[in-house]
Amino acid sequence: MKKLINGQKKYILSMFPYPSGNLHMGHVRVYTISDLLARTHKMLGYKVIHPFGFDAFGLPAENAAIERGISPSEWTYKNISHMKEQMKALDFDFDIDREVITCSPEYYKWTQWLFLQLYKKGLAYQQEALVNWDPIDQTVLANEQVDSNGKSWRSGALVERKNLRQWFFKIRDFAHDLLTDADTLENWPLNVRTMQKQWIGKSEGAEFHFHVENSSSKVTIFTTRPDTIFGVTYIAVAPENTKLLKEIVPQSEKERVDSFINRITSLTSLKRNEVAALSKEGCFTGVYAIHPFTKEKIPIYVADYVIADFAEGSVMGVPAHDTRDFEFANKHGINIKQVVQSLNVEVKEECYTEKNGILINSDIFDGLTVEEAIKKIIEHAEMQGVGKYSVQYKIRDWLVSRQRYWGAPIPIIHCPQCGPVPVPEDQLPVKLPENIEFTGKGPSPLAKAEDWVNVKCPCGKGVNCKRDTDTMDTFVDSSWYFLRYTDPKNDKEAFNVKKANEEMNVDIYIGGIEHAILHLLYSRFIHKFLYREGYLKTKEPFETLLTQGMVQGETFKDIETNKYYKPEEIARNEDGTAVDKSTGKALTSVWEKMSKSKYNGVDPEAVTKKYGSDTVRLYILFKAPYDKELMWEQNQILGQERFLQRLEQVANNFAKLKKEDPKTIESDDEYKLLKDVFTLIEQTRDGVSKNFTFNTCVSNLHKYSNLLQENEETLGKTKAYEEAMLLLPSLMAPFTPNFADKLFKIVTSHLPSEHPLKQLSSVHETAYPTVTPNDIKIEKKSQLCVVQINGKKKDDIQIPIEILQMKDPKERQAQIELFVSENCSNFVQSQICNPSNLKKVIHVNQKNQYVINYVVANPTTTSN
Ligand code: ANZ
Repeated sequence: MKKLINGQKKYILSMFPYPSGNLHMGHVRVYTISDLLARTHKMLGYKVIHPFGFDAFGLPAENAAIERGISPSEWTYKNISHMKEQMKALDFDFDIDREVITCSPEYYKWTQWLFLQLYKKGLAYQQEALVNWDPIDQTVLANEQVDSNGKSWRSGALVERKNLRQWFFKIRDFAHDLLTDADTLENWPLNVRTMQKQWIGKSEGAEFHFHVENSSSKVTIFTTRPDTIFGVTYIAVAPENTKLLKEIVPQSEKERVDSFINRITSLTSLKRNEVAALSKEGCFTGVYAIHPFTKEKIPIYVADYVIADFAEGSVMGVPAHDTRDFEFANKHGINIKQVVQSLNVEVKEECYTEKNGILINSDIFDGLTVEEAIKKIIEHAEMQGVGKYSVQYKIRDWLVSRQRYWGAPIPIIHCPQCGPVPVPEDQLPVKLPENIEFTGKGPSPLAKAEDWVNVKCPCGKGVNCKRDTDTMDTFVDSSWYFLRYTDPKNDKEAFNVKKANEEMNVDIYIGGIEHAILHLLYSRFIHKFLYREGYLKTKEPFETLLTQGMVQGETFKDIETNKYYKPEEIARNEDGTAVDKSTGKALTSVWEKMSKSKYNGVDPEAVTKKYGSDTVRLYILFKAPYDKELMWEQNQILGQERFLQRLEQVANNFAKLKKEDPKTIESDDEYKLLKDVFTLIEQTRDGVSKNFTFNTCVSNLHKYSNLLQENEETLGKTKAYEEAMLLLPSLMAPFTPNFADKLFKIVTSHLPSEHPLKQLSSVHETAYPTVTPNDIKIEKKSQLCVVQINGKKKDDIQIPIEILQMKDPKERQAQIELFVSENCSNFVQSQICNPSNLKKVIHVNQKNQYVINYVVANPTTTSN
């Protein structure tokens, strides 16, 4: 019964929280699940790794500094300690000595080390990119600081776009592996794998080169429809494709074209997409390209709908077969040339975008199907040297630099003599300077910290060198924390390779669906990089992924004004519908993600205080399958509370009943009880550890408790009942750790001190029950027989089935009477032994018991 260690590890990880200051129900749900998994696997004998930490860098700490003058570090650590207190009340069993806090220098030293490894391999590079710029506060804004109208959160100014030199990680180099390996993640939800693949976005097609008329320049385009090459009637270049435009736009057209480009690029990205979707703005460059096959002159435009950083940043316009091109051509009076004939649709007014049809107006390719033409045209282009097969990925390189304070500083020094120089690894961490004034205006806080910024160059030669004043995106911190957990205190390395490879991969990763794309993709990328560099042995970090559903609260709102109501502003009609307390106006009830602004949140601390952590945990697990929304209906917690109370009562009854200690299991009913509880145990074990059907596992516990209650009267004193009782606390321990321990103490109270269970100080030291329900064969061997004297029960005994099944009824009854008279109590024997006194014997064969009623003339009154 004592826990055994089977030597295998199980790494169970819940996504670590951002220390906002308060736990919310979403946190409680995710940690309840990981705690159940961790405790279960521990009891099954695994060496469980179940770490916890905080994803502690990020914008809110800096906002608090701007708004309340408290330092980001102080704010963050205060929040962490408050959240840890709240966690304690929920009795989660985390490996506290593995704690990782990403804003501590001991951690971010290694985030900086990781940056340098990427830099050394050419995978971290600098390039200009657009940022959000607040023209009033003269500061860069994060996307979250720009509201839906494109205005700054603080100054209210219309946010502009500005080009800044920023750091990127070359995730595109890993696009192929990230895409193909997504198919190996069999234990991830299909929708997450699909989202990852769509984000990476593979497009297969061809690139073609179009020479520019009267020039040595050429425009290269990428297309997924090489079959439509004869339908090209214009070329469109992205406004930000500066390199190409500089090369091809003649001096005479420059002013006109530049003014168009400036107008488009100054729009916020939101506005830009809106305009591009609606109006398809464009501007003729004044130059023509030469069609690679027909040698026709094709006008070159700058067009707002062309994306600068996808593929070549230029497209071939085929208005007859692409919707965007069709709209653009119509707006700008460009020819439309159909080259694919629909097999069954007449194409006239609209473009025909299906890939199903035959080629027309396409020279030697006429008559081919789209599929055949794609192959043949690529071959032809390759032969002519004007194009080739090409694969493009939509995923952009990861922009990691932020013009913020509360993040890991980028460990680079800019030297006027040597350029960017990595900070030597033995000088890491580059610590954040303290005592900074946060105003939210002007350059980023680090850029203003002059003592910190101005440094000597590591090369020893440079003068006037400056530290990079950007910090890293917090997604960098969380892209490798699961590795740090394997060796959290190592001050020589990010992690010890041997240790990491022993404990990785994460076996079960639990977190919110909101991280389905970026966090998981970035973690996979960093893991793959470290694999490529020989640090890790596996290609993917996370084996099984569980994405838990949202916790929702009931929200009341006035559907006309959209005003949300606080619980105290609501009254109920007789039929239960909600109305405005003061006006009586009917309110609409909807289930929405819990949030402060909707007054539908439930505070985990208060609920735990009221009902106890065990009840809350059971409720959360029971209320919905883990991956579905959980609608918080507080009154239903009582169901779980009552269940625990009832169970405690059953255990107390058992403790009282337990006077003698039966050694063996005898009756079929005992076997049946054991078979039933064994089945429940087996289903619960697999439900938690293999199928993740936590809600049905809780109903198994309910069923188990009901079985005990139902059999209490008949089997309460038997060996089987005792066994069932002794196994239950261990089964419940991962669900309700406190209650299970209490139960354990009650049901073991009668055991002699030398009993193995008495050697354990808590239920958490016991092993998971090992049971084999299929080994219990219930073969009825006997049936209960109630013996009555003149209709009153005087005894009960088991009659062998072989007697009950005898064919001849007379013979059968005689044998039953003989068996009963030999086996019943002395009192009954004395009553029936005198044939003259015995008037009649009545046999009644009922389903579960056999009744024999001896009718006697002079019954004695003394009986047992
Ligand atoms: C000509 C063409 C004809 C296209 C046709 C489509 C249909 P998907 O399909 O989403 O993977 N494209 C290429 N580079 C682009 C850029 N930088 N900005 C905007 N659009 C670009 O995307 C590939 C298609 O998107 C390409 O195929 C191209 O338009 C366009 F009947 O080329 B196509």
